[in-house]
Amino acid sequence: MIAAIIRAGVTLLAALAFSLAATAEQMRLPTSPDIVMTNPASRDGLDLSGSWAWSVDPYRDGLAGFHGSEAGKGHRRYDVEDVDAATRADPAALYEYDMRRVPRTTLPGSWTGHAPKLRHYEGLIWYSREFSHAVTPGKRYFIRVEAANYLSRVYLNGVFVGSHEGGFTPATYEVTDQMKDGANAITIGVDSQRSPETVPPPVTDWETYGGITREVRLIEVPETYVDEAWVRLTRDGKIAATVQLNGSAKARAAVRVEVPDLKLVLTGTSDGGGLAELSAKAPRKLQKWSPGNPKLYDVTVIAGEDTLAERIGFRTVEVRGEDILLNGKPIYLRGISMHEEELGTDPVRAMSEGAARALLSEIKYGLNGNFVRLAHYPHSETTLRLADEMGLLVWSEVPVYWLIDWENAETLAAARSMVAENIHRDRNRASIVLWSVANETPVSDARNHFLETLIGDVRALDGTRLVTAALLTNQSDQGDGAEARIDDPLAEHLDVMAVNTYNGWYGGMPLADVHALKWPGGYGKPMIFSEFGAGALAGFHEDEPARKFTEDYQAEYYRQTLAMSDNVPFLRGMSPWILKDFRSPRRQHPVYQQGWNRKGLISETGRRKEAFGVLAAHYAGMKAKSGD
Ligand code: GCB
Repeated sequence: MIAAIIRAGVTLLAALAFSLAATAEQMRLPTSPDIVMTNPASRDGLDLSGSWAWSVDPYRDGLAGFHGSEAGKGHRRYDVEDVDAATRADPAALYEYDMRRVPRTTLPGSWTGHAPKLRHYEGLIWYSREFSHAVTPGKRYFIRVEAANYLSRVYLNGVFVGSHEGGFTPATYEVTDQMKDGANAITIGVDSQRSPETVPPPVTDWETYGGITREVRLIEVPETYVDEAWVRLTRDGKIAATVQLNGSAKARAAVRVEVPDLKLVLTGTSDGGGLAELSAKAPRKLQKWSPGNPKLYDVTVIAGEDTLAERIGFRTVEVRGEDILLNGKPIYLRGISMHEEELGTDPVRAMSEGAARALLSEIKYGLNGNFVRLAHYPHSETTLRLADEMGLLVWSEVPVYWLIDWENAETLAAARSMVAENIHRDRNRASIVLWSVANETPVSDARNHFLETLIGDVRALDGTRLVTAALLTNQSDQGDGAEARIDDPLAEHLDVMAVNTYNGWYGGMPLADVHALKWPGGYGKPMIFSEFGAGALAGFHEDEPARKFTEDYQAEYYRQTLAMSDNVPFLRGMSPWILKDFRSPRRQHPVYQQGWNRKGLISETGRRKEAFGVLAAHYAGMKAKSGD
């Protein structure tokens, strides 16, 4: 009895602590990365892509001694040491690594490409290289890591300069004090280990792809520079610019934003914190960006000695009733989902512009699409810039996937940083219309609080786009056929509801019945099918009745599901699962899968399956009607 009372008391206290934490959490402003560094590729400096030494460290010997103390000399991979010379000079010296005599690889690219034995490795790998750069007095220097999965630590010339959690958003470290004129050595330790507390957690339906998967750059800027510039068209017809300066002269500085093709100049002065908000009525001759006319303008942001160049499209997106409006007109999203994984038999998640163009071209010109869901994490800036250029609307999301540790404050903090880093990096991209905060997460109070916090952050950081999340549905048989319903309380917080639906593949519904599934409305907002799909091994055909994994079954699945979608009155788009077969360690059928999720409409090498034609024809019909 007493134990029960104590337990009840503890639960009450825990609940109280939780609700206090919840209030504090919700009141706090969204986290912002210390440094944004808009359009890093346009900056002076050095692209550090290329040859790097790599060394595996599964027991993290380079970080800690055998009793947990700080790693000693002879173990620290980041020390700038010529180990061979040191041991020759001192025969008693003991080193248990030598970064000068390990294999080398070409970065960016996951370590799955360094050696076959690393395919399922989860742990720490050290990378190092040297580079030469002339230091200009008065300039500032930064190391920018576009993506390192999952936790990374950066050292320049043996000095720790910072760490970053999250495999899909960038980190920028100031190294002005560590840079040497001439030769420099950089070391990055990348640890792919995930836990129930990380985002995403260990169990997903895609390959982990540990390592440095996007560019590493040295960036050189004036002492006071334009760290961030967000330039957009507002729903009330203005071109607005938010400019953040960084440096000793950031306060009360003159800021100028020019769009030469529009003869538009915005001017203003930064506040004490270096922030300037400028705006003016959009010129009449502005051509609005759309999939049919993906017009981009050169934009220049000038402050003091610094000039930042951007290329930006101007458009508006909003929801009215059950419609999604692009530039004030209703639009249907003819999409497909895709992972960040290039075509080929052995992808390493190195999304070059050519690799991204190959995939996006299949969507735009092959499928007649106007929309892509970039699943299940922020994709590379290269892909987003290409979507801007080619005219594809984009769904962008953070890896809050399946079962997250909803009650863990650090997990929430990590997810909030990912949201902030993603939005700060990409809010100039006209292509992005939807920010998604989660995928298929089970309803609970803790989960609702977690996701509502993320939604609040998105709205605070960017009120110009729509918020969504991929939800699960409930199904019931109402006598005259099956009905699907969204019973998720999160739906009321979203602008656009999104659901993943797999009838005819998962669950018991016979394929022949899928077309008749009903979706009663009444939510007063638009819905999109963020996923539906079926697996097929390219080239595998069988006569009727076709079984799962044949191309025939997948094609019929698409016919059935598309017929069903025609009868959903509040459906405003779809991004079926998925463009290309992708690596997934969960998928181990020895004949059909072999480590690949086969729901692609094209195989891993780009061979189109029958269902590709079914969706392409469906979209061609819609495109002909809508004219975009
Ligand atoms: C889903 C997940 C996606 C999976 C897919 C599947 O609902 O969101 O990540 O890969 O199903 O193939 O089962």
